[in-house]
Amino acid sequence: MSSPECLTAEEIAAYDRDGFIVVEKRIPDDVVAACHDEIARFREEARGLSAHTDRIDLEDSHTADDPRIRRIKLPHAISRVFDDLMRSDWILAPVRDLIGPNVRLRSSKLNMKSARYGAPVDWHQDWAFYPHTNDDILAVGVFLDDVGPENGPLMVIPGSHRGPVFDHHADGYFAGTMSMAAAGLSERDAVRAMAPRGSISIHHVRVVHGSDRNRSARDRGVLFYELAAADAFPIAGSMATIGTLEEFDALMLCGESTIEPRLADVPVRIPLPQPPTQGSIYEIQKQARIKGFETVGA
Ligand SMILES: O=C(O)CCC(=O)C(=O)O
Repeated sequence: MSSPECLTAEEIAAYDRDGFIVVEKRIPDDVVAACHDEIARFREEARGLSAHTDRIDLEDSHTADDPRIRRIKLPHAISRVFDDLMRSDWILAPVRDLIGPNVRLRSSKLNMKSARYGAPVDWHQDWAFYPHTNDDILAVGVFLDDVGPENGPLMVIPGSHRGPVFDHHADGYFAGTMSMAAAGLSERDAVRAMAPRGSISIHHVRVVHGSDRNRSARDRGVLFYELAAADAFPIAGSMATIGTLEEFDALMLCGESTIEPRLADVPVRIPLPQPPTQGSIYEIQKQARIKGFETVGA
């Protein structure tokens, strides 16, 4: 690979070793402020809603009078601000340093994790949801608020991206979450992604991660862009599709597309059968008997 655009050799080595890095204060203050203006707009949109929409996923405790957004879905597709940020070098330069010049969008989401009630995300590997022909796939998390130990930081098990894909099934269905005990892993070994607003985290698609409920008085909004090397193609049965070639190519963010998938020696489990109720990761995990953070108490 050519010389890095913005990451240091130490950061690249840390990503390779741990499957995870934090780069402090990467996004300019005015861009973060513009993201907050967009969030205010979506909060208004949630007022009066009684069910999830294709744009907004609601907290279980949401009511029409007390609107509570759990996730803004596909923010890049419904907001110029989130789309512009995704296409900027603030995001793409570090991604190119890690997975090369040809980068395709997989998906995006803004997990609000609001003060006092923001929902947990139980332990999982993103790879369990969408295995591909190779694992040059990552998620960039843009910290829209200061993140500390108390407001539900992303927690990652360092080095777990080099291990197996763990069993994410329960009761005969894909459950979207895994038992840490059955995997021989301990929450005590997790590293927390904590940094000031405007920082980014980058986590590898196979790394084991999750985050607790936000029990604090401070919001923890993180905007995630999931990005893939152009030659990573979803495997049939994965919760990802190509659609037509035109649709797949329209997801290219930089570099060249290809119709020649790179086949790597990667562990794969197919997330089938799908659970009876489909929806966001929160809805899928809610049906599962395996509980991680919820056992700590709401
Ligand atoms: O918001 C978080 O802390 C967890 C994000 C995550 O793992 C997910 O949404 O799949």
